[in-house]
Amino acid sequence: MQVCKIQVTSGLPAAGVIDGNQVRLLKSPVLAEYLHVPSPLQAIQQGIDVNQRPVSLDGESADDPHLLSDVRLLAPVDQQEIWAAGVTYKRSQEARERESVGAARFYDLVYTAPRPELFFKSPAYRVSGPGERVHIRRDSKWNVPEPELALVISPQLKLIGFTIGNDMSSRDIEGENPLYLPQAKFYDRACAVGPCITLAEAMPKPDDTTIRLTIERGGKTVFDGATKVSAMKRTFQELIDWLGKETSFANGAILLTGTGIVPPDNFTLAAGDVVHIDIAGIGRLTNPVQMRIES
Ligand code: DO4
Ligand code: MG
Repeated sequence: MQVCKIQVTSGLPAAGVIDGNQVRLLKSPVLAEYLHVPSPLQAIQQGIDVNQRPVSLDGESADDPHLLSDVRLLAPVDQQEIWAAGVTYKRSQEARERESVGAARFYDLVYTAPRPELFFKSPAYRVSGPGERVHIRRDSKWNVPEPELALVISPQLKLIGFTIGNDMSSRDIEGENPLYLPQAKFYDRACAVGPCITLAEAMPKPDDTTIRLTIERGGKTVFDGATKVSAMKRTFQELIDWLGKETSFANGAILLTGTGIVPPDNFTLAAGDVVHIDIAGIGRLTNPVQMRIES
């Protein structure tokens, strides 16, 4: 089962269950009311508002009077803090060692240490949803998207489901000095999440879960790479245990689990690029890349 948040034309945000190309609306717009309970599946089934018309996701059913159309998916986030793990795949460790000559050994140390790298990525209000732009920093010359499987975690630290995260990163800033990591990783529109949440029971096994990153420029593919979640060095439970060791999450948390795909060192994102992240069992998160426009 998959749940999502949507906005119908100019109406208020709503939560819903994905049913093929349609969304069946839930009574409350707050996903946490269905996810942060002992049995999310049951709560969602009981929460469907049978008095509301389903909503079409493909726009092609506009002629069907039983379907509402003209909808857009929103980030499937209520008030969760978004956190991220780093250097959980060999590919990330190797790329980081090359970019940060002076501090290379720290990446090897963190890849093998019991304690993972964990960092705060974004408050919920700052997250970009499906189709919304992500930014590259104007003071950076080397920017990449990081396609990551994201864990949806309840206040009781239970793994409820999965979504897709983009941990936008400025490689030259983090490479210059690891103490600059928050600036390389945390700025306006540096994090995208979506398009929906797949409940944990419905997710394929890590061996069958492919993550694919495709970057388009001017309609052409300029980067395409894939990995499997099973290439991750850490388990989901290990990351959740470390995250919750001394920190509580009254509103739940979303934890991006690190990237296993890094474009070659001569690649940087440009304004106008389009980033697609596909993860088996969840779907596709697409975001156009822009720079901040001075207002
Ligand atoms: O230490 C730098 C960040 C690592 C990261 O974000 C990743 O591996 O995904
Ligand atoms: Mg990352």
